[in-house]
Amino acid sequence: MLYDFLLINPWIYDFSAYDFWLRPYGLLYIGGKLRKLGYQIYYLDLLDPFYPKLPKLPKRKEFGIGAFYKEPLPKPVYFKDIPRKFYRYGLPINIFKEILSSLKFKAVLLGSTMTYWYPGLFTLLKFFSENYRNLPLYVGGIYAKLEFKHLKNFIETNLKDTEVHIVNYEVEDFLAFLQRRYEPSGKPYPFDYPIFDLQTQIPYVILFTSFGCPFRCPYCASFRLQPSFIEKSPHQVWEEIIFWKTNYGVKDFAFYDDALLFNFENRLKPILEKIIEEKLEVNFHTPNAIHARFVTKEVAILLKKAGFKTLRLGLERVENRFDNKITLEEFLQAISYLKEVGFSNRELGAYVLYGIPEENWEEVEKTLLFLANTKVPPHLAEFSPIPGTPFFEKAKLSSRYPLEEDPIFHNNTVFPSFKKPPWEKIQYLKQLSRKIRHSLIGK
Ligand code: B12
Ligand code: SF4
Repeated sequence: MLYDFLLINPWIYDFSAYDFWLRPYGLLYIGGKLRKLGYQIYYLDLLDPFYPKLPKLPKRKEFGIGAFYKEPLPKPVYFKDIPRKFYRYGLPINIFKEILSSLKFKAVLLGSTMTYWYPGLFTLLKFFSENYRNLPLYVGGIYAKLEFKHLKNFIETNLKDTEVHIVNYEVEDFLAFLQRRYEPSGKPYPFDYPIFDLQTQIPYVILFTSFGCPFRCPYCASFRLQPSFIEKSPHQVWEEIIFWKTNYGVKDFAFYDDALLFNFENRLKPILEKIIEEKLEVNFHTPNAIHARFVTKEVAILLKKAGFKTLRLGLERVENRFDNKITLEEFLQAISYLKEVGFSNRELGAYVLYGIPEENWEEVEKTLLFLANTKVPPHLAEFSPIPGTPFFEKAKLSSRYPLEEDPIFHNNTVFPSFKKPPWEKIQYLKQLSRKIRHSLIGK
């Protein structure tokens, strides 16, 4: 069969990657829009943990999360000093080639996520440019938006004879462009939901109730990716949940919102009330942290009743805070409400951002101990410098890498903000965090 578009989610080359509700939402979203316009699309998820021909199926856990299939790779020379192993996550190359050999398509759409994950994308770009002459390639996603120049430079240097378009503008404009260029070869699909149903399995579905964030934390790129705050109607989100639950039996849903609880009254509240009223049996998760400031008693009750099973809160630091998202009192208040309404230690968690430029490691330790006292499992989150943010400018000054030249060095595992990362201290903090988690939830 001849497809109009082949959509590909690239491999990840990294020290670690885990399917903690990790899906390329933007690419799946575009797939949904194209299908509704009548285009025949094929979705190739190179991270697919369920692909039946994988040499070994990776371990999966409850709520749809789990490991990706991975193969060890030699560590890149510039990361020789990093005390970790390096992998390619996703389908083996021979399986990728085998799948491709059975497909025919008019153009390829490639997604991208973390800026430092571009090697997966580059491998694909090179592959198509070498093996498929005259095939148009379209690249979009977070890396393409944040590192437009880097991508453009690679294309101009290495893919001179290939037609590659970088899509760092509005999706609607891109869809209009495709419509002018390609005649749809199928019938319009009745829905435009993201194409989760084209995956081998649907372990969970990602939801957004809003795009963008009204805050401006100094380390975050949210405003660069989505400058305005756009809210969906509660009804729209409710219908989406019902669609996946009724037609595909999906039980687990993860919210990717940057500010899920912001404007709670008008957005999330009506959705949760409807879920409770209809006694819908679903589990909700927030891998992207929620704001403790907005957790009132009422919010806590509704979250619990509606079926939230994983709640991650952003904490960052107990002293010398570098953002103004929340105060410590607000955090403690939120936790007490959440525990009061019945959330267990296992269901709660707080992100502690560390490894920022000029890090004060004692403060990180204090924060972990504070969480131990408060009985909230800590999750250390290594800082990744993101171009266009104030912390990126700081990181540039203190880094041992040319952060501006090559996004590969944004990788949070390598602690890019330091001339010499204090690996022993880091190891100690990771162990401490693990120990506290273990004492609170037994894992
Ligand atoms: C949800 C989320 C997560 C989730 C899931 C990750 C995922 N699948 O993206 C979780 C919680 C697991 C996560 C983890 C982390 N994240 Co995160 N995450 C996000 C978040 C909030 C949303 C991503 C998203 O889906 N956006 C919505 C979709 C619709 O946008 P989009 O993909 O860009 O798609 C649009 C366009 O780009 C375009 N498009 C997309 N693909 C394609 C393809 C084609 C062909 C075309 C034409 C167009 C196109 O269409 C879409 C519609 O406009 C972003 C911030 C943000 N607001 O985007 C941060 C973000 C990507 N994360 C970030 C970071 C730092 C992290 C962590 C390192 C944090 C930490 N310290 O632990 C970890 C690392 C994860 C890992 N190593 O595995 C940074 C990126 C850093 C970087 N250097 O690139 C961001 C930008 C946030 C920030 N701090 O500024 N994250
Ligand atoms: S609240 Fe979260 S998403 Fe919003 S700017 Fe701060 S870190 Fe980014």
